[in-house]
Amino acid sequence: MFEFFSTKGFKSYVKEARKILDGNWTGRYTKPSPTLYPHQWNWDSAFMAIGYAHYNEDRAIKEIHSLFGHQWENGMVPQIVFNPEALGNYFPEPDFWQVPGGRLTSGITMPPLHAIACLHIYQHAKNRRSAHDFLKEMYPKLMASHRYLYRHRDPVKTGLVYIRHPWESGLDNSPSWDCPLKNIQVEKTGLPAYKRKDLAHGVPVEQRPSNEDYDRYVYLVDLFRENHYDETEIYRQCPFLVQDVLFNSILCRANRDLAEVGKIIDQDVSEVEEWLAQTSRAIRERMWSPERKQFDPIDLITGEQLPTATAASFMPLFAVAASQKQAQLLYERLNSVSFCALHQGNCFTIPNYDMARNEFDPKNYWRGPVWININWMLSQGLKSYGYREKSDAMKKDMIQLPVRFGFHEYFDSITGKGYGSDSFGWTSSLFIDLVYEYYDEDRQALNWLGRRKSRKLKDVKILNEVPGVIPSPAADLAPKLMSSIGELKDMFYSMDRGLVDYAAMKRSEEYRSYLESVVHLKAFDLKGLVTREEKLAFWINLYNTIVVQGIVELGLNSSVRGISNFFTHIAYDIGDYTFAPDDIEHGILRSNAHPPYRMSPVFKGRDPRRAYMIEPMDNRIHFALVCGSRSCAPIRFYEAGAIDDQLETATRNFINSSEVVILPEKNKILLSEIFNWYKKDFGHRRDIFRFLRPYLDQDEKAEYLAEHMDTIEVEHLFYDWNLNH
Ligand code: 2M8
Repeated sequence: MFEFFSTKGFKSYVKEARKILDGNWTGRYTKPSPTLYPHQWNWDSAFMAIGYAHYNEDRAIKEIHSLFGHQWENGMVPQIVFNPEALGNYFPEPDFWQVPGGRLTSGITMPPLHAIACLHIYQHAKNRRSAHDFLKEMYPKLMASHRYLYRHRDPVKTGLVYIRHPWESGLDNSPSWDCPLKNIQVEKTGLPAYKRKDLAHGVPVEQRPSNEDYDRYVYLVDLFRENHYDETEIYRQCPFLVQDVLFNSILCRANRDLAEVGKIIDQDVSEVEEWLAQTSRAIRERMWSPERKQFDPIDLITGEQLPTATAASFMPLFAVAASQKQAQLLYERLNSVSFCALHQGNCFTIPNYDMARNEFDPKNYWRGPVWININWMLSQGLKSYGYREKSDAMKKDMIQLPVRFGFHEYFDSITGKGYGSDSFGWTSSLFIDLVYEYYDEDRQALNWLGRRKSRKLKDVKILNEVPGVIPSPAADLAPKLMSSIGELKDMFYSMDRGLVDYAAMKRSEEYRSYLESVVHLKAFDLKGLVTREEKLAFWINLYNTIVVQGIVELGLNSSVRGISNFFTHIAYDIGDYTFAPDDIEHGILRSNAHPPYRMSPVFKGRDPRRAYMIEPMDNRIHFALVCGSRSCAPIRFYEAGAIDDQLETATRNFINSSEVVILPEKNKILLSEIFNWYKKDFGHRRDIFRFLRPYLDQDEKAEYLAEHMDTIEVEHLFYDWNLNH
């Protein structure tokens, strides 16, 4: 296998994301989307600023200024700031809200992400001095906004603040609100007349909240308006008062960052620290449900927890409010088939709702699709608790979604298809943040490999030596090895949780007996392999076996990149010769073709191992070799008698997976890096298309490719080196 970690190709997508943000930028703020959301939204602006911080500090600062320019006297930062020039296309607008003082804002708030965004701007600022001034200016405003929440939204001092409208949660029609909303009796005749405008922008009705939901949204706004936005009165009368997990987690994390901001500008931060301590304790103790092993919102009307199954219940990870034990339990649930486990097929990172529930809907807004902002926060939370592999895999999925499917508002959790508005603001800005972070981590990873020579294996490590076991010849050795590996997989790989218990595997009897059988390869007579089919099956199986054993032996638990020369410095002695995975792949199976980006073949001069090369090479082997990474084929056992059918199946599966994506609307085909690295085996674009054709499922996309072979643009997907357990 070829080890090169490529981030090339993202630059054009960063450009596209920036173009979207430029298009949505109004000169003062960024519209969440070109038409569906024409005004300024509260938490959207924080997400926009996080992306801008990497390349346009000035705009990041303006975005936040514009929002806080409309902060209410009581400290509340409104959910929407209306643009007087864009009125008429959204509902509800100022004529409906009628907030005091004729302000051009709505009368509710949203999750308070702004301290997080301000600290992020400062941390990425090129001009530290002006960023410092920005923090100084923002600190009192941020303090006032948190003070508003603690004063007016936590009147009995529980440490948890309440929301009084589903729009305040940011997750409007989340199934979490079904129950409290159902409890609101709405008489159609008692409601003010209104006309939804969100359905006039081409988004299908099944991807938006229902009319019943809207009736209740309107009912609540009407109640606020009638009570002149008086918080005490609203608290007395409002039938929807919920202490939400996501809102409080963001507040908790924002307190953490606000304390940091305060320290940077030499302020006394004791008040913020007190808020932080209170809210994180209350999340841990009052929102945790020991029976369900998750965090649940609290309905203040009934006094009961609302047992839900949304991604919001993992958000105390982002707050860093969960205890280690709670975090472990959350991780187990989050990394399960309910929320898309690591390396699980047919899903893309964390959907907003449990995929195993009846109410799960992969297309409907906050009732199942994948949202980039939620995943962005959760991946940070997981990293804080040390779940690095999951966090990295989520980042890659988040990057891949817009690359493959466009910069949409939300994505189908099963197919990845984009829904809602396209050219969506926070998808674009958080994509930029993720790619910048990714480049950075990539650079660090490469430096790290360069510096830490010790992680490079100095000598070839022979994996089939067990002291005291004498090699003896056995004809059916290869199938025995594979079934033994299969047994280990069954016992120690937990597919739904995405975990491999290497330590237990290494200690087990089964592993010992596997090691004892692999010793006999030393006595194996390679000349006994006569037919092309026998040779192919033997070497493919052997390659897959040595990679799995290498991962276990070297204790790798996140990526084969953990050892810089993994594919050349582990080996088996077979008969009189030594074979590393690269010898098997490039020497034997690819008829001694150069490994990509290497100047010479693996068998040089008169290397006697050349006698075992399989000629001509069969390029379908690329879809059967398991290189211990997510982007390569799933492990299987190959048999000489069925090898051709098996290779056909492996190739078909790979080609119809997310490693080959045809995007007719962009006149683009995204191809696995394998086709780029192995041009020698697949040829150039037309040859590749001809190769793909018989394998592709015969649908409109395949037809599109057939008709546009000359003009379609080819791009290569980055390779995912995370372990494929
Ligand atoms: C959505 O909410 C607005 C109301 O606030 C709407 O549906 O009209 C939500 O996704 C929310 O989280 C988001 O801030 C807003 C703008 O993107 O749209």
